[in-house]
Amino acid sequence: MKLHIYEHCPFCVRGQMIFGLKNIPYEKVIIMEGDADTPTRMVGRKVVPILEKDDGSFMAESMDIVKYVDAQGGQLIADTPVDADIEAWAKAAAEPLYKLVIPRFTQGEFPELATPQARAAYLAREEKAFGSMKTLMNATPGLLDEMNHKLRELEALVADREHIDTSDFVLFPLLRSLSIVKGVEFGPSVSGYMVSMAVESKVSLLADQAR
Ligand SMILES: N[C@@H](CCC(=O)N[C@@H](CS)C(=O)NCC(=O)O)C(=O)O
Repeated sequence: MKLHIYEHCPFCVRGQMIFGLKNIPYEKVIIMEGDADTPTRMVGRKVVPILEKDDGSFMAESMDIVKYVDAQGGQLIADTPVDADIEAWAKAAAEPLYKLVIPRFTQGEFPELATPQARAAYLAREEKAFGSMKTLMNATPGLLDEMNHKLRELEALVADREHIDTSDFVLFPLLRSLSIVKGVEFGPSVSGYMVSMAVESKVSLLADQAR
């Protein structure tokens, strides 16, 4: 199977996680930012991730992809509902998290941004959704305070987690995204969780390009 992705995209992390966790081989294919034709030809709209199945058909929607790959063999991982506390945390953390992450994504080293045209297309897409990236970067100190407060709340939730399940497909992609932000204070339970999920799912963190 092939998974068509952007490396920065948290929804694409979900698809990579299920392949990694289940040790199912797959080919990762990068779609360039600004390339609307490729995804539209596959699923009728500009979106990633897209799974290309072995029969040549295509599937969009990250959680549908997770469930499809999960069902290919071995014990099911993503067959439980998302934990209500994790879901509530993710919802409450989303605003400061994305406001910190998105401007750094636009400056990041990702293969889908490897040409000036692709980076410009991505910048335009995010500025349309979030406004000026410069304004967001300037808001970093207040957003970091808010985010670090939310991360202190997350410590207890993560410390309680015993096995990998559907909730991890919500939580890990957010924390992996946040690893691109310098000055974020991950507590011991959250740091341990991030490192072990990165290893088990074979999706690397972004700390080497934190800014
Ligand atoms: N509900 C979709 C959301 C996927 C999504 O929003 N992907 C973003 C990339 S992070 C996207 O494709 N945006 C449209 C674009 O690239 O123009 C899923 O879970 O797969």
